[in-house]
Amino acid sequence: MTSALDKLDQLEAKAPAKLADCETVEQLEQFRIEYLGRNGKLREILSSIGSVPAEKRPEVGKRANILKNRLESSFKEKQADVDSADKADSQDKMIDVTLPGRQSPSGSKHPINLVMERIVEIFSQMGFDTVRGPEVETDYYNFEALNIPPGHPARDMHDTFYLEDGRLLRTHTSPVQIHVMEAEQPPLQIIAPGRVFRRDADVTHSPVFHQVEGLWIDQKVSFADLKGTLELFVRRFFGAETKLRFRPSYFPFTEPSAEIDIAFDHGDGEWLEILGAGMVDPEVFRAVGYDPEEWQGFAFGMGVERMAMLKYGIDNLQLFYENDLRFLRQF
Ligand code: 2U9
Repeated sequence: MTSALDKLDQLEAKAPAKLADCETVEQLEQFRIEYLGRNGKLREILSSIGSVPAEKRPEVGKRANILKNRLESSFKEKQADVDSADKADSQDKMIDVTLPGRQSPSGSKHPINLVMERIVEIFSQMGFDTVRGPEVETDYYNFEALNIPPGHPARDMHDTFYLEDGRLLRTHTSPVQIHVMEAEQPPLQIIAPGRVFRRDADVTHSPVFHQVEGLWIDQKVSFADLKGTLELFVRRFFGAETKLRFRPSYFPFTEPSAEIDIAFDHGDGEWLEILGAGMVDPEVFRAVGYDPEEWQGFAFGMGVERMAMLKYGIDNLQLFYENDLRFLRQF
């Protein structure tokens, strides 16, 4: 059995180091119970002092008391250290509700969508309703009903993506107008914005791009209405000083047809093609069961990427599809 004297030797050697190692409130309490508590090691020595030879008792008693005092005062110092560290730590974790909130980053609309929305907004102010339709279409809605029969040379203009079942990805938004004409009786005043697909891919052509097309049908809608409507649109979109020029053209679904060029007042005088348009061909009216003797109308179409490039002075189509935030954040 270890003698009280040996235990005292061990305690004097170990206890101060043990106390120095304590870092948390819990470790300190553990130390207090083990060494200074009612059933602790110091008390154990003092209560077994009766088994120490009489001549050694005063020495053991004295040393035990000195150790007890030393440990108690170091314990108090250590407790103060640990308490203040603990307090600082919990202050670090405290939430300061008076601080301003963190800004969470928010995205922005893609320039193509912004431009498409602006185009739609201008036409809706003129009384056009917005309609949308499927991106997968049948040959009938994309070509046939628009006076583009099989073998028609205009089909070469539309390099088409075909699905295995014979359906296709629409090459323009015109099938949307055919669906509306089938479902509703004139008069009609609609615009069809959306994604279209063509087997074109080079620096100036993307296989996926966006169009806005319009259609206005009534008993008396003339080429003069077409000119007035598009002139108003162009001046709203590009500015009141924009110059317009109508050039004769050809589309299977309109007759007569025109292409519209614009020139900026501040520009170098060059004409830029921005719109196609024309009076709806009587064949298109017949396909949907409208009487071409009773109804007339005009239609137009524009590429949204091209409108966006001209409006913002962007010279590279690819920028719209690269998702480079340095580009996208500018809109
Ligand atoms: C119906 C009848 C007629 C829509 C039209 C154009 C002229 C046109 C091009 C502009 C640039 C397509 O994106 S682009 O390559 N569009 O020039 N589109 S008339 O005519 C229609 C549409 C629907 C029922």
